[in-house]
Order: sequence, then C-alpha cells, then structure tokens
Amino acid sequence: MNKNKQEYIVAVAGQPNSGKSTVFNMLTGARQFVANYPGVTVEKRIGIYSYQGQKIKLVDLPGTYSLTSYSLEERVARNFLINENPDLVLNIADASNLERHLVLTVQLLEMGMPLVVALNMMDISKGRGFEIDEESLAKELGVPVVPTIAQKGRGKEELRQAILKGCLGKDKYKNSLVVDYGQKIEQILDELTQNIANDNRYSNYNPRWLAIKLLAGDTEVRSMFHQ
Ligand SMILES: Nc1nc2c(ncn2[C@@H]2O[C@H](COP(=O)(O)OP(=O)(O)OP(=O)(O)O)[C@@H](O)[C@H]2O)c(=O)[nH]1
Ligand SMILES: [Mg+2]
Repeated sequence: MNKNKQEYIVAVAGQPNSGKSTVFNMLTGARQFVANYPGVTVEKRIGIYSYQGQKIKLVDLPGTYSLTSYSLEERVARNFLINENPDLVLNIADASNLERHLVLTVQLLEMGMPLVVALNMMDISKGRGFEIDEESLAKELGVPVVPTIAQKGRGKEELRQAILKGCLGKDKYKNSLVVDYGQKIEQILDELTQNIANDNRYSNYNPRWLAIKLLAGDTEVRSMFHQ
C-alpha cells in the first residue's frame, strides 16, 4: 500500500484523438501548466487537482498508437513511464473504436503499469449501436474500466474515485494480463526474463516486458544490451 503520499503522479496515456486532453481538462480544471520533456521539445502538460484531501498530479503523455520506440513521441511516453515510475496510468480509450485502442492498453499492462481505463466517447459508441460490456472488459483486463463522455463532463466523479483508489492500492491493478505468445516463444521468453530479472542493471524494468521487446528487435532496448 501506498497511503498518504504528498502527491500522486498519474500519467495520462492514450492514442491520438482519444480525448486525452478533454479528459485531462475535465479532471484538473484550470490548474494546469506546460513544461517540456527533458532534452526534447515535446510539450508536457501538467495539471493538479485535489480529491478527498489528496493531491493528484496528472501528466499528459504524447498521444501514441503503441509503445514501441519508432517515434519521438513513443520514446518520450515510454521513457516517462519507465523512469518516472508514476503511481498510476490513466489510459484513455475511444469506445467507438475500441479494438484499435486496446492495443495500447495491452501494451501498458504488459509493461506492468498499474492502470485505470477511461472508456471515452461513450456517446459516439452508443450512437453507432455498440454495446460494451464494461464489467466483462474490466474482468478480462484485470483493471477498472470507467465509461466517460469527457466532452460533456460525464464520468468525472467515477473516474476521480477510480484514480484515487488506484493510487492508494496500486498493486491490485498490476500485471493482471499476460499475453501468451505460444510455446516456442514462451520458452525463449522465460529464459530471457529470468536472466534479466537476475541482473540488477535492469531492476527499473519489468523483466518480461524487456524480454518481449528484446525479442521483437526494439532498437532502444537492444542498445541497452550492447554496452
Ligand atoms: N462526442 C464526444 N466527443 C469527445 C469526447 N471526448 C472528447 N471529444 C472530442 O474529441 C476531439 C478530440 O479530443 P481531444 O481531447 O483533443 O483528444 P486528444 O486525445 O487530446 O487528441 P490529440 O492530443 O490530438 O492526440 C475533440 O473535438 C473533443 O471535443 C466524448 O466523450 N464524446
Ligand atoms: Mg491532446
């Protein structure tokens, strides 16, 4: 448990156009400022709010379709998650385009991030005739799923509640989803994961995630092993 820290840091992650900024504004209101990520000109929007006496600091990550290291935005988002070790990640997913948006959700879970999912654009999703079983989705993912219509301020209270709960007991939301890559690959992954877990140079990282990225040929991760 992680009770009564001075402030909790929540990273807001989502694919472009998922409504990240709108959710961010809904949660934080006017208390916002802008900085840059170290060494790059990517804008870093920070917002602060208090909920039930607890200070929560939101950091808006650049919108990315995934968390490989192909683009600057992806590297910035990924490095923030690894190096700053936020208390929670708030993942904004577009409910009207859910399958595509869950790609990022699964990647965040694979990284071992404690997660709350905001299922945004519920109005558009319903308008298109989609029916999403939020409970089953939350069960499958192993993390809370909160429906929102950020543009209309809907879901604000529920989301703030889920965020606070997640910050206070984040371990419950972690590592609940493991993608099975099939026997052959799993065998290699197991061995790599164990070696990485036993090497304290990589203690900042989720060992299985690093093993997956290494196997996938991720250039940034590969370069870590060539030093
Ligand atoms: N109908 C509807 N529109 C929404 C909702 N949330 C956000 N929008 C709209 O969707 C558009 C994109 O929202 P943004 O908040 O800018 O999305 P973003 O993820 O920050 O986008 P980028 O920063 O460009 O990646 C805006 O026009 C919002 O007003 C919602 O729940 N329902
Ligand atoms: Mg935005």
